[in-house]
This record gives sequence, C-alpha cells and structure tokens, in this order.
Amino acid sequence: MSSATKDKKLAAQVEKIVAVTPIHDVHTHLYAPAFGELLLYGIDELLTYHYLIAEGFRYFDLPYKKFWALTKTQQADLIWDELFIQHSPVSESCRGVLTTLNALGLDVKKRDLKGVRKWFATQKPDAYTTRCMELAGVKSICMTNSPFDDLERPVWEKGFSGDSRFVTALRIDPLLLDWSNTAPKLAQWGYNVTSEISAKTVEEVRRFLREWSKRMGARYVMVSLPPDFKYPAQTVCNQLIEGAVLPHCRETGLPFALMPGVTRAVNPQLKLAGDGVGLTDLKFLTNLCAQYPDNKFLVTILARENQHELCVLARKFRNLHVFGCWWFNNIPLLIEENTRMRLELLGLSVTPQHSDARVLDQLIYKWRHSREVITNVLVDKYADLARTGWEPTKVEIERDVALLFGGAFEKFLKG
Ligand code: HDL
Ligand code: ZN
Repeated sequence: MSSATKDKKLAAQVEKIVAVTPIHDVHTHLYAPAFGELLLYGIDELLTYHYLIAEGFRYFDLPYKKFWALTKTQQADLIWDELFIQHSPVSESCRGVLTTLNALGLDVKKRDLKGVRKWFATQKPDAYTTRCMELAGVKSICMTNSPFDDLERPVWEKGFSGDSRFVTALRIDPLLLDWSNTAPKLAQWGYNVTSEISAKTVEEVRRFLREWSKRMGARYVMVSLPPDFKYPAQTVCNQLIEGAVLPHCRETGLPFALMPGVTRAVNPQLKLAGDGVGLTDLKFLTNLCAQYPDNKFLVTILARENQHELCVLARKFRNLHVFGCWWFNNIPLLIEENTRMRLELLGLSVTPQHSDARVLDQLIYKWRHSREVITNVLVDKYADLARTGWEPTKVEIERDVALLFGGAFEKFLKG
C-alpha cells in the first residue's frame, strides 16, 4: 500500500475515532434542567450570547442603554439583522449559531428567524438537553457553581434531584477578589468572619469551602485572576489562598483551577461582554506549583502570548494540568495553534478543550468546531509517527483520544 493511501486510511480512522469518542466538558456555565431558568437554550439565547453582543456593537449606533432596555427577542432581532443579514456571519460565534441550527435539522438557507423561533418554542428542557448532548457528543458537563449567585444558591439550599450528566465546580471569585463585599455575606450566612483576615476568619472561610464543596459535590475549586495577579504578595486574596483554599484543596484532594488574564469590565457598558484580556506574569504559577507540591493546579490562560510559557511550566510541574482554549482563544486559529503546541510539548497529559458554553445548544457548535481542528492536528501527529515506522493501532488512538477528551483530566483529579 502506498504511503499516501496509508495516510488517507489513517486520517479516516482518526476522524472516526474523534467523532465518536464522548467528551467530558470540564468547564461550562450551563446548568442541569433542575436549575430552571438558569438553564439557557434556544435561538434568542444563542443570538444574545455576550460574544455576539460585543460583535453587534461594532455596528450598532444605538446607545448601550437603549439596547439593554430592549427585550431579549428584540435584542436577538437586532443582532440577527446586523451580524447575519447585513453582514455575512463569518465570525466564530456567528458561524457557531448556524452550525447548531444546521445540526438540529433547521434550514438556515431560508434565513427565516421567525420559523426558527417557532421550532425552538416546541422544545422541552429535559429532552432537548439530551438531544444537544447527543449531537455534541458530550457525556458529562461540568457546571460553574457559585454560592454567591442569588439565583443559584436557593436551589442548593432547597435541594433538587441531581442529574448525573452534570457535575459541579465551586467558583469562588467573589471570595478571593472582592472580600470587602463578600465578608458581610458570609457573616450573614452564619460564618464568623470579619473584614480583617484573622485566624478565626481563615478558619471560618475553610468551613465555608468545606461545607459548599460537600453540598455541591465539587470536583474542583475555581477562580479567574486578573493579569497583574502576583504570588507571593501581601494581599487579602493571597492570605485566603494560603490560609484557606490551598489547605482545603489538600484536605479534600480537590484541584485548584486558576484562570489568569481576564481584565473585568474594560467596557462596563457591555456588561458580561465587557471583559478584556491582559498579559500575565506566570512567575506566580511557578511559585505556587513549586511551593505547594501537594496541591494540584488546573490552569487555562487568556492571553495567546502566555500559552507557550504555560506549556513549559507544565513540563516542569506534574501538579499542573493545562486545559482548554479559553474564551478569546476559542477560535479555530488558536485551537489549532494551542493543540499543536501542547501535543508537541506535553504529549497526551493535557486537556485540549472545554466549551465554556453558556447556552445549552452552543455545545453542538463548540464541540463540532473543536473536534474538526483537533482531528486535523491528531492526523498530522499520527502521520508523523507512521513515517517513523511506528504505526499507531486503532486501540491506541481510541485510548489517546479518550485521554484528551477528559480521561487525562479525570486521572489528574484522582491523582
Ligand atoms: O470567568 C469565566 O469563567 C469566563 O469563561 C467568563 O464566564 C466569560 O464571560 C465567558 O463566558 N467566556 O467564554
Ligand atoms: Zn468560563
């Protein structure tokens, strides 16, 4: 058989395996149907995803306030007209909406938003959740769960019948990044804390972390960090990390997930769409990984320019696991660049992608688009191996892809 034919056969095999290997989506903003209105889905949610709002405002000349005063349907109409009808929907977020509609069997050629809306009105949350997960090839969804979310907290306090497809992560940004406003809330919830970080306060923050990790069954503890985050440094954030979060994670075996590089509200008038990106000095991560070898750190980073150094750090510290092409990295160009770099520097000890989906139906496009890119990279990597005479077997490729699609992450959680 010629090498060209062999390559074609191998490529087809890799493509098939990637297509059918189910995915653990390790970071999303989705909710199980039991969370009611917190679970977002349907065309108006897809069109008013904050990525599209940011892109829409590049054309809108209406004042921000006027846009926010519109109903969600009116906002969606505006975005549809501007980003799909007046301009071809070539951006990743626009194309994603069409990928999803097409996968659901809707004919986007008609450009019939009214008809699409009518179809979505017939979808029921539970059955539709199953349908979206099947079309996306996703077998489990990790939520972002926050005791500080006034809509979410009551659901946990009341209790609900769990859905094994949805797992949890304890998100603690307000605790670490906004202590002055968070301390009074903890006190109100019965934690004996004060604004100054005394030994008692640290002990009570640990109790808060312990109780909420247990209540939620959290698989990791997560925080996003500004680009100028430093460790060590004499800050409240670092006192809470050192005194409460890291000991809690060691005691429970939970990884601490860090997402550095986000500058919140660079344009506050865009609300959720107003956050930006900044270059992070990763010295902090070297210090944390070196100083706390018994803690596990999950990291995804926002600046493209930080990605290579993060990979090199992961080569130095086995308690560091790199995951995802986060937010502004979640475009084919950077998914390809990141995945190639990671496989070439870290082999299979990495989790190339998470969806970060906020709207259930996004799972379909986020994973179809990512699978396409990851397939292309893997085809190249296995072809490189084949050229050395090392012919990867079907079982080996299936094992490898399962690792990349959540298996390595699971091993890291249990490690
Ligand atoms: O902080 C985060 O988890 C980010 O993912 C933000 O939620 C951001 O708004 C987002 O959705 N990015 O994809
Ligand atoms: Zn996120």
